[in-house]
Amino acid sequence: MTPFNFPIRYNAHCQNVCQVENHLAKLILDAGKLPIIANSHGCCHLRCHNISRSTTRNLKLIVEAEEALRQFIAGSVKMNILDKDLLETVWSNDWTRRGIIICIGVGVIISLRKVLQNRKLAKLRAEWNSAGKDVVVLHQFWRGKYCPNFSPYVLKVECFMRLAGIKYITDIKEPMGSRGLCPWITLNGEDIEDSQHIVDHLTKQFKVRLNDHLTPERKATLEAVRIMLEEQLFWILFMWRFYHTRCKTFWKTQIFPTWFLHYFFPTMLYSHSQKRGRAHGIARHTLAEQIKMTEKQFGILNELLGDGQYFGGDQPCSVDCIVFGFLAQGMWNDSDSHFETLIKVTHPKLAAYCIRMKERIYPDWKKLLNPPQE
Ligand SMILES: N[C@@H](CCC(=O)N[C@@H](CS)C(=O)NCC(=O)O)C(=O)O
Repeated sequence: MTPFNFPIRYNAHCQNVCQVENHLAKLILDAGKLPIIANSHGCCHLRCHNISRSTTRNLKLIVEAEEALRQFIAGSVKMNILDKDLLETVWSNDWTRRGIIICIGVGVIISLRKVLQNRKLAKLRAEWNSAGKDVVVLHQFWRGKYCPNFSPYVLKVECFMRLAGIKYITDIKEPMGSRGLCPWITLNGEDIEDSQHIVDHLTKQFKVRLNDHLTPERKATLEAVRIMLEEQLFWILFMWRFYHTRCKTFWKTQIFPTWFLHYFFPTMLYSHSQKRGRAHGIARHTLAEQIKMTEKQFGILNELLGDGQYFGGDQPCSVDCIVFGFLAQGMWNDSDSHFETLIKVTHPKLAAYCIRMKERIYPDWKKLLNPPQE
């Protein structure tokens, strides 16, 4: 609590300072209006300046003080005296002073960071805009050791662009878009976020016909599969990677771009993933229940693929991109997981599908890995 310096100075002499203070304190408490703070003993924290020891003018002092106090209470004492005094009071408190200095420091650091970020972004934008007309800049996470990306959504967009023959370059400096999600793209100076919005936008812009051969029923079924994977399997994978295994497998498959991420990513993601999982609802299921859900989903994928080459039949369609994006995680990234077992052991057709997609879409797979392989 901030001690209050009563803004009136006394030249009077007083032997019993306490008596004066208590009297004033009582008056102030009676008034009940002033910003006076009671100390731990229940009386007022009041500081009277320049009171020295002498009994002679004790009474006069109290009378003067009372009068001053009444004027003060009635608002007849100029506010600037009070303001100045309050400021002095606030500043004279060590902790308040430290707090103010820290707040100013933090404010300066945040503003400086913002300025630097904006400068960096302006530079990057110039770089992205120089990619050329109709060349997509795919903003994505760093490449992985065994799979080009740990994000199913990044693989989805990249596969789609490769299948559709759309020119693109990648950027790993700014993986998160303004919505805080990866991937996002910049095309002809425009930013587009969310993998499905990206696919829809590119389909329209470049008149992509990957789904033209599908019947309306098949299209509808595949759309439902996409939603199943993106809205449920994603969260099961997310919880397994970052919560249930505490990033152990994930950590082994990545070369983090900064030492900070290298050391702190698992810790940061652990509690974060639990909170996010609970908000979504998936974390309210036990791991065993989540595994059962995965089994069901992989069973559905296996049934739908049947003896076909791709989910689109003889040709991959746009939903093949997201199915591959997810299956590739179990196939190459999440070793010793139920995802891996379900693909490689329970449904080997899905494993063969992954290899087929990889060979068709990523002839340069090994070169894309980090570090690149021969
Ligand atoms: N609906 C989005 C989902 C993308 C997404 O969840 N990306 C993850 C990485 S795989 C992400 O950026 N997560 C960051 C976060 O949720 O804070 C899409 O389809 O692009």
